[in-house]
Formats: sequence, structure tokens, C-alpha cells
Amino acid sequence: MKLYHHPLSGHSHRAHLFLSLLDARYELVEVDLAAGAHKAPDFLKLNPFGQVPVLDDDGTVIADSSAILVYLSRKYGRTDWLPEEAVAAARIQKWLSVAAGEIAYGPCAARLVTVFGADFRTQEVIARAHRILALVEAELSGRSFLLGDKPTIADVALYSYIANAPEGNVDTSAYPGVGAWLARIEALPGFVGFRKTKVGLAA
Ligand SMILES: N[C@@H](CCC(=O)N[C@@H](CS)C(=O)NCC(=O)O)C(=O)O
Repeated sequence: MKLYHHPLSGHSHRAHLFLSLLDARYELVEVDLAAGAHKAPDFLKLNPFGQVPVLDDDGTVIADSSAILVYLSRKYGRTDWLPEEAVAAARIQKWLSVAAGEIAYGPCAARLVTVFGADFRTQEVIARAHRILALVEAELSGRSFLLGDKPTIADVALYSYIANAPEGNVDTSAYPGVGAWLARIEALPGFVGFRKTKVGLAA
């Protein structure tokens, strides 16, 4: 399997982290975003959206980080990471939506400002990051992972941008439950970190 990624992309990191947690065989292919390689014709054939990550599993091409997490869970029959039971599956889907919504427009966007110079309203995206961090903190009260005692792809989907949120000037010190949850994920066998950048509060 090939994972087209960029080392500073949290969306890519979700897919990379899950491949590693599954102990799957994969090859990383770095896409040079700065040079516009993600908008080149060859890459657009893989993903017309012109975004990383993209997984190529022997010709089966899956774009989008959430789609990759679902695909890998099902491919390897890992119902521990993505249960089939209706309520658990729906709860996980909710967190995948949060990853594509509140996380993308909160801590991810705040970090895009400092790491890539993106033109977002800084105070607005930082405030959005704090709203979702407070919700995650409350959700984790009395449990180890988002759905209970065991990690699922919901945790993988939220990990990367929350772990690197300080890079976007998002102070995570008021969320001890979130900090403990990050450490639990980092202690999982096969964990691979998301590259740090010395910007924002992480400078
Ligand atoms: N919904 C996509 C979003 C992926 C995404 O936003 N990727 C960024 C890098 S973190 C990207 O490729 N941006 C380039 C662009 O949109 O032109 C996913 O979950 O994978």
C-alpha cells in the first residue's frame, strides 16, 4: 500500500498513524505541496480534489482521511477500531464528522495560519478550537478514549490536530483530560508521532 502524504499535514498523519497502529505494510510517498505537486495532472488522476492523504492499495484508490480510516478498519476486519454495532458505529461517525468540521475549522485552521501563513481570522479559529477542546474534555470525563475503554478510529481522527494545537497558538493547558488522552494514544503499540513545528506556543 502507498500513502501519499505530507509530513506537516495532520489529515495525512491520521492515515499514517492508523497504518502504523495496525502494523500494516505501507510505503510513504511524500507529495511536495509547496511545489504544487498535489495539483499536477498525475496526482489529480488519483484525487481530483488535489489533496493529501490518498491511499493506493494495489490500484484501489481511497482519498480523504476519514475514508481511509474506515477502509483500513474494514479491509483488516478490525471491528475493535470500527465496530459494526449500530450505536457505536454512529458515535464513531459523529467524531469523524467533528474531525472534518470543528477540528478542521478550529485547531487545524489555527495551525495553518502559523505553519503555512493561511489567511484565516486568527481569533475566530482559536476560539473555535477552544470550543471543541472543551467538548472533547467533557466527553473524556470518566473514560480513557472517546468511546470508552478502548481506542477506536474516532481517537485516531481527532489526535493529530489536537496534539499539535499549541503550534496554532491554542493553549491546551486548561484541558488535563485531553492531555491524558493524548498520552494514552502516544503509548499505544505502533504509535507514530506527528512532526512538530516550532511556531506559535510551541516556538
Ligand atoms: N477532507 C480531506 C481534507 C484533506 C486536506 O485538507 N488536506 C490538505 C493538507 S492537510 C491539502 O491537501 N490541502 C491542499 C489543498 O486543499 O489544496 C481529508 O480528510 O483528507
